[in-house]
Amino acid sequence: MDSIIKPDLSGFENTIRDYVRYVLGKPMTDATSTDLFNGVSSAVRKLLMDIRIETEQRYDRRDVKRMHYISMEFLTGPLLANNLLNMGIQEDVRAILKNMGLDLDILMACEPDPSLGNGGLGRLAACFLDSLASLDMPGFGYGINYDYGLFKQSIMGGYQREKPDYWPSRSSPWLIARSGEKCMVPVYGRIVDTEDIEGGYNPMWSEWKLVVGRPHDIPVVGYGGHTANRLRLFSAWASEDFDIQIFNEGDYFRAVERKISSENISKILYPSDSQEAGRELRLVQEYFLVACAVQDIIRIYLKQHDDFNQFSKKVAIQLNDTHPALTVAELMRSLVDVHGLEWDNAWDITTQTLAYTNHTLLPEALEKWPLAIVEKVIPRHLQIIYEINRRFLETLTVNYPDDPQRLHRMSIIEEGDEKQVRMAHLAIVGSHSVNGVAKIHSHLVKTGLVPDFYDLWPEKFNNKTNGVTPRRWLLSANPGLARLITESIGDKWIVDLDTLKALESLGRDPAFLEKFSMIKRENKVRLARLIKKTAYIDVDPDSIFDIHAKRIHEYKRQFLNVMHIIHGYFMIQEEGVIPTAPRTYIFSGKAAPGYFLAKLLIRLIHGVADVVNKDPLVSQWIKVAFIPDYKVSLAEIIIPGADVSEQISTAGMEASGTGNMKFAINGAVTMGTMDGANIEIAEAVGPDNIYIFGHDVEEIQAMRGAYDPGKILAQSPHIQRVLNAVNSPLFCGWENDLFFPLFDAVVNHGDYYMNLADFQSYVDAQVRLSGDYVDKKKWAQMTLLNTARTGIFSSDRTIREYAGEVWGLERQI
Ligand code: GPQ
Repeated sequence: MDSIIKPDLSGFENTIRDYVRYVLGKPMTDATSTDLFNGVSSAVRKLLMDIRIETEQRYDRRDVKRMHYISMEFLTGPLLANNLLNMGIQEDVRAILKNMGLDLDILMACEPDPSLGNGGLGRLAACFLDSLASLDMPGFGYGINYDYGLFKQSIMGGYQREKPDYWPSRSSPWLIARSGEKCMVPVYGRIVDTEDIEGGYNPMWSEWKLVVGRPHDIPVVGYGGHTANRLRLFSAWASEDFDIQIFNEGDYFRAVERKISSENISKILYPSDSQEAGRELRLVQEYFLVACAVQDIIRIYLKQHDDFNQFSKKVAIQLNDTHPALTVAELMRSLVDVHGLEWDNAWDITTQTLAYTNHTLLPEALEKWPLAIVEKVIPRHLQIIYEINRRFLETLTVNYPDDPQRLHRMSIIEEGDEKQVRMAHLAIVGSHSVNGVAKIHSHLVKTGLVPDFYDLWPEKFNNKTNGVTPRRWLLSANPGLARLITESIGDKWIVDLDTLKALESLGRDPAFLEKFSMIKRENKVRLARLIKKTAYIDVDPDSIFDIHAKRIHEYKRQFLNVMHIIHGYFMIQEEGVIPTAPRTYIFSGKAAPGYFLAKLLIRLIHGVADVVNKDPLVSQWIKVAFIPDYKVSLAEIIIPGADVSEQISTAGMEASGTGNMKFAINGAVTMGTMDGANIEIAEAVGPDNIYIFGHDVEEIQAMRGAYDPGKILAQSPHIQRVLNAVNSPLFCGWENDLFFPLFDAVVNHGDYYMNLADFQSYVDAQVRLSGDYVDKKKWAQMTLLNTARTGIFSSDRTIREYAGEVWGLERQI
């Protein structure tokens, strides 16, 4: 890493003053904190633009290979703090503002969270952009500029309420409209000529309507301030030309209506995480993104090239799950229909350019689109998909001449009552690389999800274990720890997280351990304040902060955690068994608005919290708090304040997890199953510095089929007591039988997520943990080793692997 290039700040104060006076039209004395936040941000943006322009000229001059990351979600979080830190000017700006009588922290708190993502998948995309820029690599994001990001969650009477979260993109200081680079996207219509598309004729996709994609760019500056890439987000606009035609026909209302319906495309982010959305508008969104991105990528390529011979040498495209899998068909359409390439040539280019990342094995999240919807929305693409499939099946017949069943299984089109396009198959066939996001997950992709494809193309499959950016998740979120680390081992860790290893030996220095523990204590105090402010609960920073923060989903097993809390309640209440250490159980996370059991679970957490927190005896040992509206800015406060990180999914179900990495880097000890990246965390920190419990993937697989939760229930009075309580009025008061569905799913419907199978081993591990916690020195050493040994979970490492093994991307310093 070259040293930080600090931008010139001599005009900084004036830019803020000019903004308030000439853009907002106010005297400084009338400026609100939000006005001043915008003023500071626009001064920062000015600096960013200089870096951005220089970066682009550097790339152009060298005609570099560029990587484009296409994703329906980018969960960036607030950007001011991050941009200041990455440019190395946070302290200078703080001083300038102080001179002006302003407080940077107050202004930063005015920034809304752009919540253009659901959870892990979208946040990973944001970490990757940070790493690409910090590694000085030409990597860009393509996404949708939703008007409404993920809903805002509030809690009323223990129930989740959803409110729309309007993201004021038009007034965001970070978003730059690029009206000159609009993309025209045809959609709907029909095919009028059905001749063989190989025949070199011009396929007749007619009566389509035109939607305009208007790009908006967010500059992404890397650490050190050498490189600024961009995230390009498209808003949908109705084409004016097309509307005017209807307008001229005299149907004013129809013209306006059409405009409104086109603009719906970028109106809202679908809020289901790891769950197929299945609606026509979602398919239109996916296509809209892909069509805009492909057009833009080709436009940029053709600025420096006259033909497509160099395309796959100059362009790499990464598909973030199957949501953008239509890129396969759209790139083919563009190359063949628009640019006149031969099919075979176009196909080589397409497969050499595209790569696909799988993020889930959950069957309910695997996208399949009914042919009827695909035909309605993008009839030409369906034709192309048929042709891709025809040729694919032809090669299969050669490879597996006597195996029609296999052809059935592998076809891109699923036969059945309702024929569907299997998006994962389309993505795999159209890509040269297919990867999972943790070792175990990639293994399961090959052996369980698509073994037929692995058999056919073993060389396509690879693993890229996820990572998180240390800039946001340590340097920015945990300034106390960041400072201590830098004082002790220097600041190289910011760009080379493996150097945290040097902290290991400091574990023998009591003075250092003391400082390390004090920082955790301060972070817990900060978190306790947040809990008081948002959940109105007093918690004790000297209790164990045991945190389960992520989307609410059955497979993530917040229910198992609640079972353990109820068990602890009874142990104190009925058996007088006092835990070794007091604990605060902290939950945070949103449930998809249509996910009944997940929402009920939120209500149960509140019901249990009510009983436990009010019990004079139990509340001395157990407190339960739910922090509403989990989002990046809250995660930055929650994660550094954790003692324990709950990562307790049923083995085989969490593809990787990234929260697990953020907690460990910040010194929390993981309570986890052998699932996703937990396995690699265990490997990294060593068995003495993590609590692993429950059945592993092989054991879960072996149990399926024969699993009988009733048998476990019959043999365990403890589980009976817990589940009976769930199903009793204890936690739901007058709302009779409120939690029966949760009880029912476990007791009468097979306990699909195997909560009962792992319960005892979970309780045992928690008892061990409490015992270890009270040994202050031992605990401090454990947490230190978690920080020291988790450097490999930097997204810089992940990006280096993708760059070297998948994208062929180089540093451009
Ligand atoms: N993930 Cl398919 C999401 O957040 N949303 C999705 O729609 C899908 C996956 C997550 C996955 O559950 C986590 O295990 C991963 O760590 C994360 O993607 C990033 O790979």
